[in-house]
Amino acid sequence: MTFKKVSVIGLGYIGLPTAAVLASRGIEVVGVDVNQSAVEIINAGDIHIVEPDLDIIVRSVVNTGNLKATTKPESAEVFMIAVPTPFKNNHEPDLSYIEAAAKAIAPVLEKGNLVVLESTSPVGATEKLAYWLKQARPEFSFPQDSGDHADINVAHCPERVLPGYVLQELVSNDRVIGGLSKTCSDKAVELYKTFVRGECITTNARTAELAKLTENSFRDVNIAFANELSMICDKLKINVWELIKLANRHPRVNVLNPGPGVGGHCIAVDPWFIVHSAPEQAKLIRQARIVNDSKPHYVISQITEAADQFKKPVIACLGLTFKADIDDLRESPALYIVKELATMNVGDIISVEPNIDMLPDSLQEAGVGIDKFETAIEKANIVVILVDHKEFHECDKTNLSMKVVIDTRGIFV
Ligand code: SAJ
Repeated sequence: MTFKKVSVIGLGYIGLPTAAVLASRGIEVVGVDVNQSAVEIINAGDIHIVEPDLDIIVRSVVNTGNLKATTKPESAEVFMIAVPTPFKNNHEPDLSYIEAAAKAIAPVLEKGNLVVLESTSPVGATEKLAYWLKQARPEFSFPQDSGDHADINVAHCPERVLPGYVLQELVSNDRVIGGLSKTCSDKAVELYKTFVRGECITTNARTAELAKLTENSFRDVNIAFANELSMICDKLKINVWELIKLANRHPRVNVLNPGPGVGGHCIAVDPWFIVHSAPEQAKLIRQARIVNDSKPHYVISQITEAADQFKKPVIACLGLTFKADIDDLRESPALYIVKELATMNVGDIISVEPNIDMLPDSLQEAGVGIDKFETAIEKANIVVILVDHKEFHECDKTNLSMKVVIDTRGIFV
């Protein structure tokens, strides 16, 4: 094995599983995070995020000593950067976490090191990373100037794993690797081959950046199409779920599912990176964002219209997370809808969320209750399905016949 010591910068939803999988291959892995409490939790063999089976593998690699976490970077052969890339208010990509990571590792860089950017990034971010590193360590040569003969190699290899399936997909997915030179790509392939069973395909950094953004934008556009269809179907009194099922019987049609909007920190964010870099050209990609962002408001108006029929409406909202069978509330359209309803004083709001123990403060303060499925249904006049958790698929639906049901996920159709 060529690589003996790898450092992973950012121990979140991508960095921690990557660090743990690398460590499980016998590589010494140093995970770096600015969050002291996350570092302590990991060093105790525990995890601070929810992902199936991650706790088992982290415990095991911490016990064998192959993974340790720290807040202070130290020297290594490879640095993998897996930090957030959110956007600012005007949808401009915020690269400040990448810049901070570059500044943090620069003092410990050594000749021959490979730096890989895993964070989903706008086109040009890998070149910027190399530029920040060069600024901090001008005595080294970098691939933007010295190509294959650079002292430090830099590549982009975007993460592509699906939350909930991270450990499987880290190993089985193909990887797109874009080096700033051929040597950068070759070295990165060597690194990923230590744990990836899928293919490692090389290209340049800018193409790799846009490839990742394209994947998430493709999904966003497809979901926007489904969401638009759902609103067209409401107008024409057609069941959108049946419609999509029928259309998808065509061998070359695969429409995704409508929902209450698109959440999470990937699909709802990454298309804006394309729009920001090519605003004149990215008309369809922007429009898809607008359609998906408008869907929660459409659902809210469906609910308020239904609530108008009752003197004191009780509304049961099923699901709060951004998608099914996870505990992640970040950028959740379901959470947004429930919050809005509460502030609009539409009625009594009861939420049901089998994947969390306590409601977030914002909902508690707004007077939203939390209950078990059966009790919430019993009390409610209106039942809104916001997330298709497996518990809701499995529940007894007989009590629903007397209620007004707004099913944004099509689980009761
Ligand atoms: N959604 C729908 N209808 C669908 C599918 C999803 O409304 O048919 C909604 C979900 O409910 C959720 C949102 O879209 O609110 C996003 O969920 P998701 O499962 O589509 O995607 P993420 O954000 O969990 O993960 C995506 C994945 N990208 C693709 O499948 C192309 C994952 O592989 C990426 O690694 C991840 O983004 C990322 O980190 O970029």
